[in-house]
Amino acid sequence: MNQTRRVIVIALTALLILVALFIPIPTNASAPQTRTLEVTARQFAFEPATLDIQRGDTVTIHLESLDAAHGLYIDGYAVDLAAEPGKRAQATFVADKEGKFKFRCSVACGALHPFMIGEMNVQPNFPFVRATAVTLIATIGAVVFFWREE
Ligand SMILES: [Cu+2]
Repeated sequence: MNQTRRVIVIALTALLILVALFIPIPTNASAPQTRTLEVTARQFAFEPATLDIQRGDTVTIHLESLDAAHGLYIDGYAVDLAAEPGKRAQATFVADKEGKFKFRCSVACGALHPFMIGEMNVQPNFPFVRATAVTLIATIGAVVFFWREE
């Protein structure tokens, strides 16, 4: 590879790394954290009905029922809680899967029980994605730079 092309490869790699480092990401993004979420259940809804967490977080859910016995089962996470009125139940898990997961009441609690549904959003861990992108770009840059032409 001639000198000019080497300079271009270095400049391009550096530019892409800078873009990966400074491209704006959602402001609530941060390193994995430990979160405690308070969820109340009553006929026939969860409050809050949407849980936003980040991949890698260690999450503890406290479930409290305000009327009858209710459950909280998260699809795809095999988390299942059951709370009787006045008694709190809790479960801790690591959010190791990204995406949207429905959670639903797992204790038959009345006529509209099947509609007692919420959603847990596990967002990508942006610092992790950023670090991965930088590593990938630097690797590709190095491979191109040191590529020997026959
Ligand atoms: Cu129910």
